[in-house]
Amino acid sequence: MCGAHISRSVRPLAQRGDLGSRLRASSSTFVEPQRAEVADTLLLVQLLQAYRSHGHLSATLDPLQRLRGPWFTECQKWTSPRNALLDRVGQLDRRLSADEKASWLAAQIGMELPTSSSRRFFLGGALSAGEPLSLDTWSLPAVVEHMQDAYCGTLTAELDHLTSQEEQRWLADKIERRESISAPERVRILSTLVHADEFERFLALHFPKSKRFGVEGCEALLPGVDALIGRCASGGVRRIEVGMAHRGRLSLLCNLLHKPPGALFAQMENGQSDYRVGDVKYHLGDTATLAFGERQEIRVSIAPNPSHLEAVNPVVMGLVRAVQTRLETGGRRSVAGLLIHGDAAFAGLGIVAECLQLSNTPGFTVGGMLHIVVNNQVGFTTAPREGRSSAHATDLAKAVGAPVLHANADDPEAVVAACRIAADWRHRFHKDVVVDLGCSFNRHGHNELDDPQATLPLTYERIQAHPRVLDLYAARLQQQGLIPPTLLDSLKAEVQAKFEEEFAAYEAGLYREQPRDWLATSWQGDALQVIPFYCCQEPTGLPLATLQWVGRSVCAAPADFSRHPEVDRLCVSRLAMVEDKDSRVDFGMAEALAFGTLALHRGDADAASGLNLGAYAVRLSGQDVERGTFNHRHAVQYDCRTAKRRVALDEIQPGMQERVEVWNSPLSEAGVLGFEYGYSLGNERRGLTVFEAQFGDFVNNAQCIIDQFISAGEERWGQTSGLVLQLPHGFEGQGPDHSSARVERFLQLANDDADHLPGNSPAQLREISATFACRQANLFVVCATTPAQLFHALRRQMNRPFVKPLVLLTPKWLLHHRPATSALADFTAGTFFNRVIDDGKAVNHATGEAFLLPPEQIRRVILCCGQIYYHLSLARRARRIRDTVLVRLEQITPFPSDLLFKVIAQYGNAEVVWCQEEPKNMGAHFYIKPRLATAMRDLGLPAGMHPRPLRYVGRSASASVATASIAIHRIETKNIIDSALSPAPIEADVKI
Ligand SMILES: Cc1ncc(C[n+]2csc(CCOP(=O)(O)OP(=O)(O)O)c2C)c(N)n1
Repeated sequence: MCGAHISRSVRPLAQRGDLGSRLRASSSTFVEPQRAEVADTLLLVQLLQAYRSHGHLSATLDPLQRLRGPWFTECQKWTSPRNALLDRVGQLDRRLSADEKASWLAAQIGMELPTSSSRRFFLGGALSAGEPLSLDTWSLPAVVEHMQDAYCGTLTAELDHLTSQEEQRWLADKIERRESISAPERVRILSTLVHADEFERFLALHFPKSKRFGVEGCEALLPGVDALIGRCASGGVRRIEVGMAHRGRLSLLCNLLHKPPGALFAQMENGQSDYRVGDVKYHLGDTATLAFGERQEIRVSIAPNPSHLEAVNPVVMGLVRAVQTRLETGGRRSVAGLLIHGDAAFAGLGIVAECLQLSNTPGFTVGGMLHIVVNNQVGFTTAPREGRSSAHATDLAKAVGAPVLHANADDPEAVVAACRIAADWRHRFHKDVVVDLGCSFNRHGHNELDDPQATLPLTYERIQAHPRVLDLYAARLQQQGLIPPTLLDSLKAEVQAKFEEEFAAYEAGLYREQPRDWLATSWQGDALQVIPFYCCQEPTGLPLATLQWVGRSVCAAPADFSRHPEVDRLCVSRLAMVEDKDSRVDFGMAEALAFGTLALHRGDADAASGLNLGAYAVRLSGQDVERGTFNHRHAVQYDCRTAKRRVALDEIQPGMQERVEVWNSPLSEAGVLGFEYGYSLGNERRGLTVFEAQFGDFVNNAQCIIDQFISAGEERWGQTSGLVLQLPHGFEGQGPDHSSARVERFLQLANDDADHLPGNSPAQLREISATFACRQANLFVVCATTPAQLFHALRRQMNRPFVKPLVLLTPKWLLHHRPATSALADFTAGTFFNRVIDDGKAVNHATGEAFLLPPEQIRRVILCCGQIYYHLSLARRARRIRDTVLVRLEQITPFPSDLLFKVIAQYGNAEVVWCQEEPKNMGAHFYIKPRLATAMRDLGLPAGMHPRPLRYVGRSASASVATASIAIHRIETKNIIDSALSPAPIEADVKI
């Protein structure tokens, strides 16, 4: 009976169990026409949903319209039955009359009632469209054409994964009610395309042998970024920090950031320069202030980056967060970050996932990063089917609920629309958003110098024949009568004339390189300042009263705050540490005193003393740092009844101190270390930034950030950072992976010359005078063996006239080891960080008598660093050895040649031993040995004193760091101590 109402073409669909037939079966009491009307309307609503969920899979995003890969076919299978609806209407012939369309569509989707173009459907709030389509009721063809244009054309979006209905509705509305682009805006797009197009042609003509990683095929990136920046500016953003890879970078620098093309031409040949050229042209950054409209100015900086794709992402995020924190007004809204990725890199590299995971966490959010993927569907020579397992290159972003907009880069207006929606999204929801630019090819292959035909023969045949984006767009505007036929030629002539003029200036030598040319202005810090010798021992101690004030404050809690008993006990014991100058302070308290005193504002008395004492914001992050991996910090406390969070260090003196932030991070090293490095840059010396690894080993997950940024950033880009890496280090029988921070890796990165004292080598002197007077040490490595030393090392990081990264090897077992405490007196005014500690003058505290023999009777000097000192000291005391001095190397690099020399020269009759816990091929041994020999040679031993052998004592060379057996560990440690404290069994291999 019901079947009588169904047209023949529809019947098979209904019989397959579509919604209509299911409704029929369950609603015998429904009045038939109403029931059919409802069923048909529901089908239409399902169709709307299908467009919103799966329209992106049918969109025309590939300018070459190549066959889609197997993953797309797969996706379409998974998406039935909703997507089946899309498939059925997808072949709509738009040339049919309105009535023909309506009836064809109704049949395709299985409607029951006869349907013509005059049949209207009430869709209520399910579909809205802007003028002139602001309708209450819709005809079937109008719905389909509207949704087809919205989701299956050259711009589309993925909505299903968004985390709230509000977000889904907002984005659907933006896609379905597309903002129009005005005539002047179109001319701006055209003009930007002319710049992009002419730029690539000009470089190809004049520098055919130089890689430029051109953006040909995705020239629309430029109008897209231009629109994004403009929209951000009108939304109140005043500063954008950009991170991007090689593709299109040169064009962006010259055509959007106004880098003079002549300056780039001077860099194109990579030729001779008076200056040490720190990096290739497509890694360099720049800054410009751009004007949009009358009063909207926005500062845009592109960060320099290494070749390591995506590694700059967390750096830019950290920089953005630091600037946001530093600016007093506008907060997150006024500073934004933009990352421009390649499709292969975005899909493949783990650091992308790490950064996405950071994006919505309290300690790391920047209120939404903007992402653009230049999706040329190739990674060097690798096709997408080999380069990823997901349907879209951008699918990873969906895991964090970031909307993904896809635009065909042959349609610059779609690209502009997508970029504007992205900026609006950030403004509205403060979350990440991704724009995927489907450009599907690099016109000249990966880098213009290799032949892409070998791996993509058919594609490149099609590319040769494919029109340029500029020509397509200009033709479109002309056809629509929006520009006069002569406009394109006049724009081209204007741009060509500008490039020619710049080229003439470059040839005339007007663009001679200066160091500042390759330093991004916002990044240069104090790279060009002259600084004094770096080994000075700046006093960093403070008056007792200040220490006590800070100590008592951090141990106190508000009356209504209920601390956990364990935390309470810790605070009570720490309160006793600041009672008087003889009180003993542990490592945890020393760190708190350092952070707290750095944060305090300077008082008049402090200013008079000439010391740069405080007013530094402090930020500490890493895995479980709030409590501390070793349960020693409890910097963040929770109320037992309410779970309220408080950072005691942030409440020392409200209004009279800078912020102290302590954040547990996601389980990431590369992402978080990169972030904190970026944060330290954005701090611009106004704060101390500390990253702590859970155990030192794990930081090698971030090796790229260490090698490329922390170690080399200053030399490559003049980018200075005072970041501190706290890396728990020490052999305690915990196995191969929780013992070593691999100090040898950092020491290998140190840029000093083992054979010459710093500043003395002729090569170094030449280089220094030619480039940077200050470019001596690139990083510091310190292993503080006492709490007071840790305190001074942290305070010294801010209290000196230059900025360098600091690798701080921190203790584990010593955190709770009573002998590893310092007297509060060692923190007071006049005290400082000791690069070397010689215990030759140690006295018995009880009797005041010297514990060791006078220098001439000393038979052995044991040099060491880190916790092995405590083992040696204990054994020496237990064995009543009085002729052995323990000398701790607290600062390993820059190597304290001057002090060590003096110390060793005192003990002219002693053998010299280097003792370490690490295997011989690890630790500081290889670093110390030649430098000590150089110091002894160049500084001149006193008359009558002869060079002596340096004896190595430590674990033998090994592939793995440490044994997993606690028993073997103990035996090895005992052997090391026995051997160090006994006379030399064998001849050592180097004379010092
Ligand atoms: C971490 C890293 N691995 C490998 C490379 C070598 N490499 C340079 S470009 C490139 C292809 C990148 O493809 P994609 O991300 O799609 O960007 P495109 O060059 O296609 O714009 C590769 C593998 C690199 N630079 N960085």
